[in-house]
Amino acid sequence: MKTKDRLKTKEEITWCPGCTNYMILEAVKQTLANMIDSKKYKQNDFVMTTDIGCHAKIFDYLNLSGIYCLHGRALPTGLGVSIGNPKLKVITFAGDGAVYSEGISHFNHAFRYNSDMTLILHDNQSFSLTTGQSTPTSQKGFISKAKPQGEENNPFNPIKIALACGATFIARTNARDIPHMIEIFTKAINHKGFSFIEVIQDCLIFNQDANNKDKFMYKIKDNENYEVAKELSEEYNYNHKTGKIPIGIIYKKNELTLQEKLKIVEKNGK
Ligand SMILES: Cc1ncc(C[n+]2csc(CCOP(=O)(O)OP(=O)(O)O)c2C)c(N)n1
Repeated sequence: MKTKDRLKTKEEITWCPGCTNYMILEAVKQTLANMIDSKKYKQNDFVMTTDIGCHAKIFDYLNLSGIYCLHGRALPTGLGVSIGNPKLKVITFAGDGAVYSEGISHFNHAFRYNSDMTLILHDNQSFSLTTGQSTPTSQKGFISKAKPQGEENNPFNPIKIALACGATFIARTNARDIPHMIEIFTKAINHKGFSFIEVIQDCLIFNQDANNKDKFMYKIKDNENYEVAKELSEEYNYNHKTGKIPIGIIYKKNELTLQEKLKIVEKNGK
């Protein structure tokens, strides 16, 4: 049996037909299969934590051990797993509603801690499972059942937040581009420290006005320059579909991981 097929489960997939979550699942399976086939990792070395939302159904479709967490809490749960057993490669799947709203404090601190784990954030600019309320990255004016007068607030920019909080790996990719997702997921999982990938995805049902941004996206080279990262983070403000949306590794640097910092503290304490 092919490694990728061993990563499948027998569960029936209940995402909407054509949902971009299928492509994210495919890219994740291919990324992990490549890593397992390279003999560097075994299937059991990977663990997932998932949030609650459409994206989180990936828990049922990906044959990995894991924890299906409370809404907004997939990140701290993944962090706990990564501290409990630093040999595991922890991947957290979460939505923009989950992490940028209810789970925002965990997002900020995850960069400061720099635990060795990966966050794959499915950003469809909508709380989709609960029928399309606006999230912190929804565009101003987004009309939903909850806000028929339109969203009155401006979106925030998670890439700028990540930079301000001391991120060691920030990337953005496109859910319609499987080869690009595989490249970015592989680099993120191999990064020593906390890697954050924002996957820009369309929701076919809710906030359709935010869809079809592909023509504004352009690929960047891996960037390690902080000033350039700041400029790249400014290029797209989540409000409009004009200008440019950089995709690729926006910023990367090396710093001690939480696991390494804890070891130093333990050693000094004895
Ligand atoms: C503690 C808690 N708060 C709120 C909810 C309701 N809830 C479940 S899924 C969801 C929306 C998830 O949206 P997002 O994270 O953007 O994921 P998507 O469905 O768009 O993939 C919400 C608000 C919940 N289940 N638990």
